[in-house]
Amino acid sequence: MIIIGERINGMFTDIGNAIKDRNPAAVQEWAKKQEVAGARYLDINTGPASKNQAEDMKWLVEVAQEASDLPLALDSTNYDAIEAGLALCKRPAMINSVPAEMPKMERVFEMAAKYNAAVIGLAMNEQGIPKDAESRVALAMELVAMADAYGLHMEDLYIDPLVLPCNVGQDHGPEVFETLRQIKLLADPAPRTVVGLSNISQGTKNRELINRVFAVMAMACGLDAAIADACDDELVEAVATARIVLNMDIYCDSYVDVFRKQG
Ligand code: THG
Repeated sequence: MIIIGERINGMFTDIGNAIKDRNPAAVQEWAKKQEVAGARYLDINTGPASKNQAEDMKWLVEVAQEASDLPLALDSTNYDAIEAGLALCKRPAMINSVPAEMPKMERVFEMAAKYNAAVIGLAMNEQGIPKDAESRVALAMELVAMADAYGLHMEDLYIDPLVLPCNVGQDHGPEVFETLRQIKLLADPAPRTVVGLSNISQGTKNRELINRVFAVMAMACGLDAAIADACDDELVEAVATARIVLNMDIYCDSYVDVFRKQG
């Protein structure tokens, strides 16, 4: 599982203030810290307070790229903001995200082709997030079909079954795991999978423990990537260890350090 560092998000007070004041320090500090900790992408989200999302996204992309060579996952529901950011990305980026809805899928898959970007597709549509795995998988299939129609390779399509906080949507947990398993059967080669990991523990005590347990359980169901707290050392250690026990990496005594350096 690769980690997409979640921390450059205007929902955090320090990043929200950095955007407002156009002060790059906090953004660049988190870019570097997440890279050293083992992140392989940086999620970039202007946050709920942004008044001009395209301008804020452009600023975040430029400032983050000055501090880190990691590719970026542009996280917004505003596709003009995503496109403004994509035009500035030095490396192939990830578009985060698109639901299984027309005409949003057309706009996003067209942009992905133009900018050679990967896409996160959400298992939701106009009716919201379905409860059961079967309905989530049906939406995943719509995303697979549209991605294929636009020539996006399956390794560049990341399907997100959508994780809800376990204190409000506890019954979604097993459905998410089953969805992750079934997505791997939808195409050959299979699309990839991603979750917003910290969603599972929002509003709970024991946040880190819940995140770590969910991460390794999801990895056993085939999870490929997570937008997550890369600076939680014990999360990174748990992920590196799960890769060993799942026979995805070859054991050596320094396997945690190897994972941090190579993802
Ligand atoms: N799927 C996809 N993208 C996503 C999500 C997803 N992007 C956003 C989010 N979910 C993933 N990123 C975060 C970032 C932070 C938190 C949760 C998910 C978080 N923040 C603290 C909180 O809400 O308690 C904020 C604390 C603070 O303000 O300091 O937990 O699911 N594709």
